[in-house]
Amino acid sequence: MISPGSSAGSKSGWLSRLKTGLTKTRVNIAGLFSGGVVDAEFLDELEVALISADVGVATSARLIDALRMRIKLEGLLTRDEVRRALSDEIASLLSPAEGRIDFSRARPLILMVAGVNGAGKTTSIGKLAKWLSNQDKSVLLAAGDTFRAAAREQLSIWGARNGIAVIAQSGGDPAAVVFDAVSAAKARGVDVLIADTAGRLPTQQHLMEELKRIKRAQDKAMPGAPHEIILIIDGTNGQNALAQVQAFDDAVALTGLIITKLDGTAKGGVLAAIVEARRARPLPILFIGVGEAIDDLQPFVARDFADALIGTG
Ligand SMILES: Nc1nc2c(ncn2[C@@H]2O[C@H](COP(=O)(O)OP(=O)(O)OP(=O)(O)O)[C@@H](O)[C@H]2O)c(=O)[nH]1
Ligand SMILES: [Mg+2]
Repeated sequence: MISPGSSAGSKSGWLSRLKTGLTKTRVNIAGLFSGGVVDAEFLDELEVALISADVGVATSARLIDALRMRIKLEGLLTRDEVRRALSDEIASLLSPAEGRIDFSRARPLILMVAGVNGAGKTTSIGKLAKWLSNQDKSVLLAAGDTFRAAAREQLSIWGARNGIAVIAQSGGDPAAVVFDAVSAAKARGVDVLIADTAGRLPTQQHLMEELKRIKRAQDKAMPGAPHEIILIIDGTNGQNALAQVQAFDDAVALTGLIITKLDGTAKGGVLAAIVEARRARPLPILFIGVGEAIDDLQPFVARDFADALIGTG
């Protein structure tokens, strides 16, 4: 467990955890850059390495095409120059997805969190509450996962760690819990309310309907709420994440993403695949999760991520 104020909070701390987490990818990709000529075979190997890092077939092909062009136009000769060019390409691919929540939009600002089972919703909420406290925002949490007592308990622990209140009911209807929580957030004059929800698969139609109901309940308590609907994606889910984004967006119209577990066995390239899939209508990646501790949530920065992925940082 890393305590607040430790090196986990510093840039080098979380970046090194991100880099270690993406090691599997880095070994694959970085290995290709250790000497040798820049020829067609090298570019083919690079394309395969990108695909196996979850970047996706179409996106990998596009990146390699862009590289081929730059090699020609800029006369890149060494693999190291190509590595830097690739990192630049990935950074510019990802940068439209750099997004920040506008907290001045409403008070209280209501955030609803959704995602498949075990994606890291509750943990991310706990970390986000800490991040918001650091920005001098007052926060309230809503235990909208009423399926299991343990879920309520888990959110309460995060509330206690952050010294903030949690609105919960034993059992009952998640829509009623979030309705009460939005009303409480208004009455207490807090800056931000974050509502947790139970994990659900996009194929569980009744649970997706329930999510819509939870959303509507917030609008009843405060017209316009929730202001942010954030999908939590487990970075180790690979290409399956694309289907999750699509399904949750269809159901509740997402406003942003948090990608978790990038410190683990995640291959990281899935961020490029998601951003590419949403090129026409970019969906901001608000934060990335790089560990289980309270400070392990960082705003997404395309440049840093590309460097960590390709090994140029
Ligand atoms: N390594 C690592 N583990 C994480 C991260 N985020 C969450 N976890 C772990 O993932 C597991 C599931 O996290 P939860 O926050 O309970 O996930 P959830 O989406 O709320 O799960 P359900 O409510 O059961 O659907 C826990 O063991 C967390 O500690 C992360 O960024 N890195
Ligand atoms: Mg949970």
